[in-house]
Amino acid sequence: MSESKRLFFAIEIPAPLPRQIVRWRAGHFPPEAGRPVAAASLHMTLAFLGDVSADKQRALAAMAGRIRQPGFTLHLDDAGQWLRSRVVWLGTRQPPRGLLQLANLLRAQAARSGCYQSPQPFHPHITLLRHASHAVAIPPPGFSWSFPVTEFVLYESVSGQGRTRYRPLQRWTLNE
Ligand code: 3AM
Repeated sequence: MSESKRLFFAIEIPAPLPRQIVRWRAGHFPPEAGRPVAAASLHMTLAFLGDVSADKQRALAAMAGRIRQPGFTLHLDDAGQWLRSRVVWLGTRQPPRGLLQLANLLRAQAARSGCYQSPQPFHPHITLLRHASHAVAIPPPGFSWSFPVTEFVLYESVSGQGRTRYRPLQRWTLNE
């Protein structure tokens, strides 16, 4: 029997943004605010799939490969904290329609394949700090970061030695 993998679909944050984000984070949050997500692991989750067998991964990848939609531009102009999930995040005040469409489609395909999907609506965000259990001052986002989203990625979440890494497994291009 093949092993299952912990998978999710996400948008990769292109260079040089991860370094700029990490620099901004270091300048605005003290070390005790939470556990920083490594620059190489910054991403925007579209759909969490959970532990998935190789067969189900193939089926989900085939469905992802049939998605046809244009790319879009993501403007990062918002930041906040969710105390319940203990994360500090970066986000976008006006999520582009293409982003919502892509996430909702991937979530619907995942649900149809039997992957549990939270009833919560999709809240696009890039997690910056985890285990942020105490309220921290969120600086006004004095940045204006934008990037074109031309693809989405299937990631594996790999845990070991007290760390979690995100490994890109497969990517699909967005186009007309
Ligand atoms: O990095 P973000 O915050 O976008 O929180 C986990 C992370 O999201 C989320 O999946 C992403 C990659 O690990 N995640 C983990 N377990 C989850 C679950 N049971 C989950 N999302 C929904 N349900």
